[in-house]
Amino acid sequence: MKELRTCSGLSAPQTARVAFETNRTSDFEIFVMNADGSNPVNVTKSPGLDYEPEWSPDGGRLAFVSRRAGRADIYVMNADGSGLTRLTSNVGDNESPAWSPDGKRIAFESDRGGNVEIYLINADGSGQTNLSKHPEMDFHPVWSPDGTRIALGSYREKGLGKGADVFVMNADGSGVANLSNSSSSYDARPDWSPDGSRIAFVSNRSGGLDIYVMNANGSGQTRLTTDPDLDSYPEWSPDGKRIAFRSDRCGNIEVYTMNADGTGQANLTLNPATDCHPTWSGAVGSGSASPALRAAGAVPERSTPGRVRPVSLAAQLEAEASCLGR
Ligand SMILES: [Ca+2]
Ligand SMILES: [Ca+2]
Ligand SMILES: [Ca+2]
Repeated sequence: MKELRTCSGLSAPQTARVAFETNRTSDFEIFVMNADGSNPVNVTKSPGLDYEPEWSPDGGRLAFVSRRAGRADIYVMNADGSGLTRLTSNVGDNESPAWSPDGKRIAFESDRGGNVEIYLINADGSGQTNLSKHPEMDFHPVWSPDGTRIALGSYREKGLGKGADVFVMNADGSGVANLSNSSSSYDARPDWSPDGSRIAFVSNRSGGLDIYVMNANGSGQTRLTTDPDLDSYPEWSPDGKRIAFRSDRCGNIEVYTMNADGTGQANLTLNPATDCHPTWSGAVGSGSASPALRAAGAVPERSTPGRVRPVSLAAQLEAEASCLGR
């Protein structure tokens, strides 16, 4: 059966901005574009891998990961690339930064202690604390909009290689609870809706990796994407109406958005390079659609020849774990 792939862009003007990682220049850099995909700008322009951008709640700064000094460390910069500050300089890799809603702290994952844990750091680089303290892998932290809780992915119940779940804990690391309670799948990369009522996440419970959404208490788990290729990295828009994500569906990794119910999927990047890890700014942009984007939106949806996706759990997870090197 021929699958209809959503490869075209948006036709309607969108507000706010989206940052993402891409290797369309010499190596991975952080780019910022309008939320309709227009005017992508390189804001890192630095040798070495720059990736995993995360917009501060006030829209003024970006946390991101860079290997420019060797290992993966958390950095913060203004949204135009100025005012660079390095926050971590430890042994090990420090990745997946997530701002607290008040902009004062950043949660991230680090393997500095021998296994991957969730850490907290103040936005000035002080006060690093291990929150998760569990020998299994804890990863992909994200704050609840009210700042009281942190959702994460963790292998702590099933074990690495056997399945991950989306957990939630209090912001001090206490009260850890399993939200997704999958039977044996990889459930991870949670992202809270701005009103706190729902959590988007990725799961391979139906075979391929797809975006799902659930109520914040874990009930009502619903599949949003059905494309056979890899869909992951969900991130809600500030108005809660759309979810950005990454997908391999059109032959290379692109940044997409869709309505929060899974309809209206559109390709924002339309570039043959790897474009991954979208993050929305809360600030409202000009909202004017560029001529290029209007042209892209005028292109009808097209079907592409089916490609074989990675079939083993290990191959899927390896492809999902990072866009670097792809
Ligand atoms: Ca770079
Ligand atoms: Ca751990
Ligand atoms: Ca691309």
